[in-house]
Amino acid sequence: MTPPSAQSLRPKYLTFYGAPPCAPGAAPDADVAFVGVPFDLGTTLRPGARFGPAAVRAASAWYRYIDDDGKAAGGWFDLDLGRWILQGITMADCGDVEIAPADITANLERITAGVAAIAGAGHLPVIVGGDHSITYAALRAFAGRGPLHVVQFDTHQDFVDERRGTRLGHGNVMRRASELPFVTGISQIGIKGLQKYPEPVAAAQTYGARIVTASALRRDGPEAAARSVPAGAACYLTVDIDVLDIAQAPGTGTPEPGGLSYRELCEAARAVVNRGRVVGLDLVEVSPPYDWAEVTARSAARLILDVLAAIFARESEGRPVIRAASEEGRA
Ligand SMILES: [Mn+2]
Repeated sequence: MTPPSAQSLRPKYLTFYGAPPCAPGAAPDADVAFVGVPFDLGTTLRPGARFGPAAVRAASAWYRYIDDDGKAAGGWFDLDLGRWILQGITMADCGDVEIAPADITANLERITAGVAAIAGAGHLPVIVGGDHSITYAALRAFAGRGPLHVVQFDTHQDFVDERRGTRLGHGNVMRRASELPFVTGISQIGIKGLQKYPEPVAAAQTYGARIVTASALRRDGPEAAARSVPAGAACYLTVDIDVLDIAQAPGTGTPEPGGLSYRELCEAARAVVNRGRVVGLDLVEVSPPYDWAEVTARSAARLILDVLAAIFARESEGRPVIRAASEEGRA
């Protein structure tokens, strides 16, 4: 038996998509910079989202960033789109924000600092939570960078002002976002959860949140949903994985039946990307203790790639490689 060559042995970093780790303390030298936020102290009921970054990293190993010849940034051929995606787009994994026990406010400050460190010019920060409360901390890292429209894919509005003395939990996050002076608007897409109290719904409407329910998205399609986003606006996109149906994303703290399919979510997210200009992205609420067969983590890993592909396709369209069968006859 032939012993393996040195080239056939490759270190298996547990990084997002197998991307190289960021140099410690240095600004990320890549187009896309990932950071994990293993924080779930903002959870109302079932905790576990602190294990989300590790699970999404593990699931993302299926979509390896490094090709078999060792070449990075080779991209992926998307059989459905019929073209290459993310060719030449470089990625780096900046690790996790270090979380301390018990203190929500101090941890949110750590998260803001961690995101600010990678949200420099030229990098697209991709933040993987963690429960949804981290989005408020991540948004604060965009202070001083101009107006920002927040696009939230979620089953719940997360617009509760205060409950049982807490204003920084995952059910409060969009209320807090709406108070940030540079956040100029919020689109809430895929909303369908049951709400016990009317105040948060009324407050979101008073604020002027643009609400696209799951039913409206199904009825009117992704392009109509995306029209809730001001054309060309700088956008921060936050995806709560519980926007997916409970069957397609069981591994989350507060799943609901009647949610979006992966395809519905992906097409709506692509439409949003094509309408606005995404400058930051997070994916939250993957909770591995409630997942099985990596269903939720794997969907999260794929969604991030699909959204990134849409973002960077705006800048350089890939070459078509496979023609659809319907086009072959016309050639
Ligand atoms: Mn949420």
